[in-house]
Amino acid sequence: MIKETLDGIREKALEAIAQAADPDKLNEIRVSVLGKKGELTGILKSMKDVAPEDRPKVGQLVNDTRAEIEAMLDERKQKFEAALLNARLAGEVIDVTLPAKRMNVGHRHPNTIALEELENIFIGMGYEVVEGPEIEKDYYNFEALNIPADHPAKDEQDTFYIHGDLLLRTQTSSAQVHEMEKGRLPIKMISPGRVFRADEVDATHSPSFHQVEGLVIDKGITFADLKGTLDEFSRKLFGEGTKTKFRPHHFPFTEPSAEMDVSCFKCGGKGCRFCKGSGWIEILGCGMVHPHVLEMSGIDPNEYTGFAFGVGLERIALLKYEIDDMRLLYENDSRFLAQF
Ligand code: 2NM
Repeated sequence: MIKETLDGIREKALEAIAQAADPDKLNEIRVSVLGKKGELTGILKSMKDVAPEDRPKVGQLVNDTRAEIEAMLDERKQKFEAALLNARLAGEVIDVTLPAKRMNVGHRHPNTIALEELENIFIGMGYEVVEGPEIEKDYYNFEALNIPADHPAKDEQDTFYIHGDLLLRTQTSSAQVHEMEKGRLPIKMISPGRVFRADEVDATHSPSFHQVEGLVIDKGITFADLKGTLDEFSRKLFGEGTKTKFRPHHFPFTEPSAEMDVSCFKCGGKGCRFCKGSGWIEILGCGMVHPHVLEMSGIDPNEYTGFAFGVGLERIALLKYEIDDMRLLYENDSRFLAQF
């Protein structure tokens, strides 16, 4: 009698398990058959009505039925889980034959490339690279460089004044004054950095640009040292065959002063569109440091002499990379920058 009931429960459960559409349905079946109020549990509860001598046998039957249903539930559950995993894996298939996304790796700005080239040339000649502040006192930017109060370079139209005696430096020579004041001689330095002038923007001007200035101070430094150094620099930067030409000029902080041209590295000096037919290209300003400039920074001009020079970094970058408009250097258009 009980055996028939158990068989019935088992057949019905196995049938339902086989038909179950999802794991939730399996759970429902588990509760309705094996749960606290389930059919099989009901049979166990009615064991008290079974004759004591039959109880072990009936108990065994109930347990067997339970085990069989549980095994079937587990088997179906595992099949559902496997199917679910397979579906997920199929959805996540990666086509390794597709072309890869290009990595856009950046690179150095043409100004930086030019700066590092200049720095390496001078480091190779034993120079130190020393940077100074962009905000300066009037004294370091003008007065200590022999630029008097009524000098046109100090004009409000040229200089960004902050307040009082503070301004944005118009040249990096101010960094060299700081170095001279320290009194550690000899000095052999370049000072690269940003400078500011109240200029209108055009193809060759910007209110903020960069300079590299050089300074050498020692006993017995002459104009020959200046020429030899800048000759060597020009050959390193523009090629071994490069010639230099020094034209007299005036700067308040040097005496004598000169501007230096290099033979055109495009035409070799014959004259072309690049050098506007002259065969020469203007590169930098230079001179022997004015005795008064040395004196003001506490250096005895009877004991020490020195030379100095100043190069516009953008000018070098424009020339070397044949860029015809300075504004391109500041616009950060990657189509332009990617060319260098
Ligand atoms: C230039 C041209 C000539 C210069 C002078 C000094 C210092 F600090 F020694 F006085 N530093 N740089 C100098 C000389 C700069 O730039 C066109």
